[in-house]
Amino acid sequence: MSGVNTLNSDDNRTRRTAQQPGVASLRSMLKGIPACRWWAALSWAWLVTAAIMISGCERGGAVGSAGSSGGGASSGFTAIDITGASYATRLELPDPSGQLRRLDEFKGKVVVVFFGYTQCPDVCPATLAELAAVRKALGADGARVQPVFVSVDPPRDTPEVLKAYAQAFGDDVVALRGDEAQTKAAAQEFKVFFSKVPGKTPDTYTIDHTAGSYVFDTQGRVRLFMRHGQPAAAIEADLRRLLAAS
Ligand SMILES: [Cu+2]
Repeated sequence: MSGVNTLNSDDNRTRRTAQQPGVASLRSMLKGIPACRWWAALSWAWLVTAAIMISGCERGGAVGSAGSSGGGASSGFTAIDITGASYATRLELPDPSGQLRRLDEFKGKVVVVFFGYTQCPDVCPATLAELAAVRKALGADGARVQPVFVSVDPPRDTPEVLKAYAQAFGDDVVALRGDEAQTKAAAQEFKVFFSKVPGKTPDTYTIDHTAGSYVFDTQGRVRLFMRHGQPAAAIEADLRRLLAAS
């Protein structure tokens, strides 16, 4: 095996049905667990309880068909090493100003691509805030890490909303927003799952979506899939490693 992992979309998603009490404390409980897999919860009594309490188990982990321990000792990364993957290779979507952006333009930087939506109650803001903190911790090298946020909710993530949201996590965070077909195509290319969960009113839906991030090296090659919940120190170490290799 080349060490290339195939992400299983069924094992690579998060579900949020509403803002629930106790989510933060549960997240800290879940920290360190590579993935909160709903079937695993069947056998883990305490996870069943957790799943009921948050009414939406984080399914943020991706399982590879090979080496699913997540990179680890073999690759030196904490994230899943997907170097050489045939997916997540292209991304071309408009930014809020309508300008078409492509991954190639970020060559020389380590790019972190995350799919989400601005009304996400926790996974999206937590991921973007953590990445902002990691960039800060990287010091001058932080500017060589480029966050790219792809909306899976173009109807509500209007260009204005999306722009303001992205800027809250850094002036240079790139937010992308396609139409429905473009969004679907991009998600498919990245093996990203997203699905609307109806709310009380037509406008208050939430969206289940893949909670991990894709990391590209300075040459623009996809290298890692970082699961939601990877500790900040491990994210920093992985990014440092990619930055140093350039
Ligand atoms: Cu989210």
